[in-house]
Amino acid sequence: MEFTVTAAGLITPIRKVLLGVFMAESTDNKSFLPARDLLNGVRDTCDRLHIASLKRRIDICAALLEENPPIDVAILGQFKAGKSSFINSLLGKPILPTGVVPVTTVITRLQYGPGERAAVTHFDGSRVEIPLEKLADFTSEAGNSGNIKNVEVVDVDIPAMADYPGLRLVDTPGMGSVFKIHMKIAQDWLPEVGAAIVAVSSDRPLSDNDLELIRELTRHTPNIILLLTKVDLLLPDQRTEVVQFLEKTLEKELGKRFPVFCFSTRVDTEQYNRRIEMEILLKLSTNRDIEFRNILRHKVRSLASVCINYLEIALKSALQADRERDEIRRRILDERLSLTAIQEDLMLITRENSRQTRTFIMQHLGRLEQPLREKLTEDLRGELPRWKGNLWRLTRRYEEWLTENITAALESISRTENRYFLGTLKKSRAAFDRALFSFRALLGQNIETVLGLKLAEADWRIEVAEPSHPDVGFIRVFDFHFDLLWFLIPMFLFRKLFEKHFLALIPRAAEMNLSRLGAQWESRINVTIEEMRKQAAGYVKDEIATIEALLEGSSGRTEEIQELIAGLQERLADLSNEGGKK
Ligand SMILES: Nc1nc2c(ncn2[C@@H]2O[C@H](COP(=O)(O)OP(=O)(O)OP(=O)(O)O)[C@@H](O)[C@H]2O)c(=O)[nH]1
Ligand SMILES: [Mg+2]
Repeated sequence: MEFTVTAAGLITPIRKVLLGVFMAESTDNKSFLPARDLLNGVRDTCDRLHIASLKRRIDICAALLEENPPIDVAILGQFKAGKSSFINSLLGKPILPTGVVPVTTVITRLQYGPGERAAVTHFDGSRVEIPLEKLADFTSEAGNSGNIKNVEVVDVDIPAMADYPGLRLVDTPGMGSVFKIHMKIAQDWLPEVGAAIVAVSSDRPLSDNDLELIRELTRHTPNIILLLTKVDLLLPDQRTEVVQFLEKTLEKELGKRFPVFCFSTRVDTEQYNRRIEMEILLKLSTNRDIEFRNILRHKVRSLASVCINYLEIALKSALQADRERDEIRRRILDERLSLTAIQEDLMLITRENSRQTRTFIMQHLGRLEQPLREKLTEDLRGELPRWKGNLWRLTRRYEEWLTENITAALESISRTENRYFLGTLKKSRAAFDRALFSFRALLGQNIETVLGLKLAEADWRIEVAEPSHPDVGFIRVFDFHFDLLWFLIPMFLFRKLFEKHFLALIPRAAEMNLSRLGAQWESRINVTIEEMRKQAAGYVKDEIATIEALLEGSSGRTEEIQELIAGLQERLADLSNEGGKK
């Protein structure tokens, strides 16, 4: 792969001029006061009304305020979109591991340092320095499979980041691959994001998952851009077409315009890099303090509006007499929204789909059985004349040959045909999505009818990581033991008979082993369906518990809740005024 060195010579003088502005704009702690005030208000409110779901976002904002770290410019997106390659290209050096299979396993932050060094922070808080050449041992699937080494984050210092003071480039694991842990790591990190570059590859431009990701990111940052990667796979006029498609689709789906940039490691790399540097990175870097404040404001405001939404529900409920409150509760969480009923629905989806998984897979595998049988028979016919020896040796050779050939065939089927096995997985995902959507819609409708309020959007998202491939095993089908009598059987008389017998065993071997492959895929797919059910049930349970706590815990607290809302709104206004001034 080629790496293009950034045009440091061009950028540095500009950077120096701009840096003067940057230093002059430098922020002191006072400029965070309105955001800090609002955040404290949100935290206090959530503590008092037991709104647990916002805790992590509150903690992250508090840490950002406290530490005032560099702006994290995260490269996010589906697996193999070219995220790590893009960062390497910006840095002009293959620092991060890349590859044709899902690679990046943990969050990796790169920032300026006078010398190259890397440090690994583990979930238990321990931190160790590692040689930069050993980076892949911690950040790649090959070196740290499924993050078995419990790495929370890897920090890399590198002189090439001198072009972007005040920024950290963040490489994230890809979403949507067979490695569910990658998706979880990236997703858990989203509340930390400062600016987001969402990489979408030219060979699969924009999926539902990308849209969901962008939608979720809008809660955490005002700075989101799309990066159309691998544009060398498109002809120049196709590039324009895809960029326009992306811009239009995003505006239609998300009601907002997002800038789209092109990138390739293979063609015009320097030109693409330059545009991204000038229009994104240098802009963020030279205005680092103002941008950082904007990002924090965005995060805290978005948190506060969800919190106020919950408070309004509590207030409406508090304003009612106890008897009426019972009635409200009954009308909001009516029988259609009973947790048991919804859990049963989700169970039903799981059961129905899981039951069909085997049939679905076997239908497809059934079509492959005949060709497999024919191929094995033909290959064996070609092989047999070459095998020498007594019956014992012939049988061992046959066993080895069959094991090797069937295993290879099953592995190839598993790799190339797996998309045909995922039917019930996709169906159940759609059914869970629908169930969650209608639960939310019903709850929203009830809250609107009964209290006249709109329910805020939820951060709900079911992960769709495909199951991993099974280790293809082989079932023995040799149930004869003549070979033990090899010294009694004259091969020159019986060889043809045994060859016929070997050939006759093939159909059964093919059938049994395909059926086993089907069973292995079935169990993996059904485990994934069950995981999705648990996630969906978890969302519903938490939401009902929050609404119940708000409705029930509000009794006799009208004034307190009114004060909390007024307090938060006042601080929100302060924050917006401050935003207007800057
Ligand atoms: N044709 C083409 N291939 C590219 C380009 N950029 C990356 N690739 C290839 O795409 C594959 C994936 O690249 P990575 O950088 O590892 O992708 P990633 O998004 O970091 O992948 P994960 O870390 O697994 O999520 C590699 O085989 C790269 O060589 C590009 O601009 N053009
Ligand atoms: Mg990567």
